[in-house]
Amino acid sequence: MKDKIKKLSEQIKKAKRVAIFLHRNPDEDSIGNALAIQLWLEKEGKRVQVFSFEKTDGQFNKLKAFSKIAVTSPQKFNKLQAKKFSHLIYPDVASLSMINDEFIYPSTSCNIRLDHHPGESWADLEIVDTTASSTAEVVVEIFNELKIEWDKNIASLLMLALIGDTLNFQTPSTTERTFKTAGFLLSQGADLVWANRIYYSKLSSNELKSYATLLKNMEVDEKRELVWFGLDKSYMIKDKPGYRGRLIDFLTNNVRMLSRPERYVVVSYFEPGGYRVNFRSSKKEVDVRKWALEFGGGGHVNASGAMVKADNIKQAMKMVLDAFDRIYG
Ligand SMILES: [Mn+2]
Repeated sequence: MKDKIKKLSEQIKKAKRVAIFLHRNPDEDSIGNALAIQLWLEKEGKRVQVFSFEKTDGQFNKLKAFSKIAVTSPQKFNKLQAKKFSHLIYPDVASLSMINDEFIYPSTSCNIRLDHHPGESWADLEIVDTTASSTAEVVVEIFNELKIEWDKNIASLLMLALIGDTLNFQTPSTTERTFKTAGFLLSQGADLVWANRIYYSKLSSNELKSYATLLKNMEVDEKRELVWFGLDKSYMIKDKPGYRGRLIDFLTNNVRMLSRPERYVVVSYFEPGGYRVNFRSSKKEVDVRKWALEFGGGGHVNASGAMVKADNIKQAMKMVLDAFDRIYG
């Protein structure tokens, strides 16, 4: 790790212009890290631009630097922008498909991945720690090794990222190191109240009402010890930026209140012939990543995602349950 951080430091010294990428459906760990890294690099005198290939709004509008994020298409970026950047940083990005399928790897620049997801390596320089609860935990370690000049804003953004990925220190991936990281960030002035407000206060009243009615779609599968939701196209019509992500969070966080079971899956319409599947478990021993891998997806042991090709929700659900029986049956 130290060797790689040294390499990162050498690369940053050389860097002229740096691009930082958000992943698909950007969450707190994506946006918090991207904006914190931007603040650090700007202090180092670098020109930095954060890019997103999809519109993001809702809770993140409250972030000061949010409006400066460039929303563009991968085609435009490949054609017009890619050459301008000597270095590209991908925080929390396990694979390029997590950015966008149309994005072309800019092989003439230095591509740097900072992450905590397991999986194949793909970038020029990778600092990945799969034992970390979040990419924020990795970035705090990097920043400390580099002895950066901390400030309240950097610390608060990383606190937001840490809270987001650990569901406020509740996921099984939360460790002593996670709490130490949080303690350190507080010592650097992180605003915990601010971070919690951004994390929790993400829904409009209409959104909360419509999400709450979707809880009625919950199916409890006693035999498989599984709770699932199947959401067809009619439920996904309000596909505003971030809608799906907030909905998945709402459903999976609420079913955590059930006394049992401890496995949850949400299958939701994504595009004609394609359904998005989100797998969750609330126990360390219950690995849902291998379930996602059946469909070429990925993620963490307790939170993974995949796409399935199906013509309707019934077919998609059947494929997901058949895969379940193959793996756990
Ligand atoms: Mn993450």
